[in-house]
Amino acid sequence: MAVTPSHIDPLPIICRSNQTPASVSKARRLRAMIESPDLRFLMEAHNGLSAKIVEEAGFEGIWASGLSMSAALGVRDNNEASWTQVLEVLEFMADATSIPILVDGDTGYGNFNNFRRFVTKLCQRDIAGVCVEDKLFPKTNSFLGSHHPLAEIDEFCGKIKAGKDSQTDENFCIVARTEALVAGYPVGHALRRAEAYHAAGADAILIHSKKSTPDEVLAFCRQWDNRCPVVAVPTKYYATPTQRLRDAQVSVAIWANHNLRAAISAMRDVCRKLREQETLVNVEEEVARLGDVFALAGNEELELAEQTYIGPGAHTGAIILAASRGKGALAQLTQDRPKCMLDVRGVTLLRRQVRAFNDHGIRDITVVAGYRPDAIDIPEIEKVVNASHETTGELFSLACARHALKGPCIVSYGDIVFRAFLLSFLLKSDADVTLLVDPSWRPRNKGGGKLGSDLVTCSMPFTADFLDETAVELEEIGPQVTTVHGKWVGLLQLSERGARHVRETLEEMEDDGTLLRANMSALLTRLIAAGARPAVIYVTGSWVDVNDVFDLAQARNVS
Ligand code: SPV
Ligand code: MG
Repeated sequence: MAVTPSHIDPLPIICRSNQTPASVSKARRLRAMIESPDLRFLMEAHNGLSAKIVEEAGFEGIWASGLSMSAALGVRDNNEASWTQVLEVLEFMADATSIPILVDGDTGYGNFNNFRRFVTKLCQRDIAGVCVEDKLFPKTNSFLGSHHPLAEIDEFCGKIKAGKDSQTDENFCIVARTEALVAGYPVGHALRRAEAYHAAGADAILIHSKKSTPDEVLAFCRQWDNRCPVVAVPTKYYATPTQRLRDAQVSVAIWANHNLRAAISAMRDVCRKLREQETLVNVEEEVARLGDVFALAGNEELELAEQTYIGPGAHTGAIILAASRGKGALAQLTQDRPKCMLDVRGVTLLRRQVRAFNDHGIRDITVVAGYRPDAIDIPEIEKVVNASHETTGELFSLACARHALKGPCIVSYGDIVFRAFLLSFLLKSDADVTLLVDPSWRPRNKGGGKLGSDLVTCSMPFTADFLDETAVELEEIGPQVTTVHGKWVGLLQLSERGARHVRETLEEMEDDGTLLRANMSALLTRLIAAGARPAVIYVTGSWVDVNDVFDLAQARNVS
């Protein structure tokens, strides 16, 4: 498809600043920059990271410098990197950013045929434009050596035409760069070349110079008289006030290699210091924070995506304490299995819990078995066995799974049935320790045991006031509490820090001999004594603690 600038509709949208909105294609935005009457800027980048930094700094476009991309790959600016290798770098840069990229296409990697294939591939990768220069393949950097043979004008015009005929995006820009001044020709010769390239369809002319003053570039601009947009690269005439480029009606100025050079200086500096000092002490404050690296890489987006596609518990594990056998009338039903393997409407208590965890993205599940561990036949869990379950308590079982207290984690009793949505409340909490507490729970009988344990006093009682969002904390837990605000549901969540505290506390209790028979409320009491403020989330109903046949019948109502 042959496309010339005259076929292209003017941009319909002019936004507040002089930038074109992001909803407009990258090629169209580059075209708008090039064709705008103001001086605009492209900043160099040479890989995905530097491209992101250019965008973050507020630049509206990127110069994918051949010199910088080559240097970053550790090769010379002599077409030592192949065009497909350059394309790969460009793909990372384009994927990492939302602003247009003008790529330095050197001499087009061969003749018209190589160049048109390159243009097609650039369009496929959402690159907004290419700059092609009138030297010979393989090229030499303009600032090296003095003998720079130029392409024949006709041959180069054919290359430009081939490129324009091959672009699949009508707004893709081809910037024709003349090296006439670099090769030692006078301004008149540069103008002749520019005129031919413009006639061949170039969208802009890049006039390059290696002089330390802008005189020949400004003379070119004066005589060119804005016949089509002009691009300048003031690397060597860097002391020139930018206003002089504006006055000369330059459309785009390219800061061509300054990210690469800044990186070289910074990397040398840190390498030298570390080599000499053999310590990180003096460099830590001078380098970007690791959090900055993760932010630039976009890790936050991945976390959100994991919540959407895997579930909110993607990074959370679970430990299910399931060592016990049923007591009383339940003893009969649990002769050949632990209590967690009791069947409720065709699904065991344990299978129900595993499903609820899986539904929330929690897959790393450790079950502490004890009585008849062989009866626990769920393949996707890790099973650890508390062999002395008959003489030890809940905390000893938890300690059997201490290796699983390595990150965010939910600890649950294996004999509870709960509606799965209760887990969402826990997973939203960012406290180090969070408990679900049921303020509506009432004992059915006065017989001690588990019915009377895990009672809690909180910093405030449950209020049904919809607007009350006061954070509630656990103050006391155990059968002894005098002010009962509710009963712990048997589900708690630990953050990574909370899990570490629990691990440390288990170790302390092991050392001081209190671990063996202690229960979960002893652990929480100890954490509170050490200064922890466990968060409480009140939930009313939607769970059953299966201690007798009546509870088992109740559990059948929890879908
Ligand atoms: C580049 O950045 O690779 C360029 C500009 O071509 S210059 O190095 O100034 O020639
Ligand atoms: Mg170059």
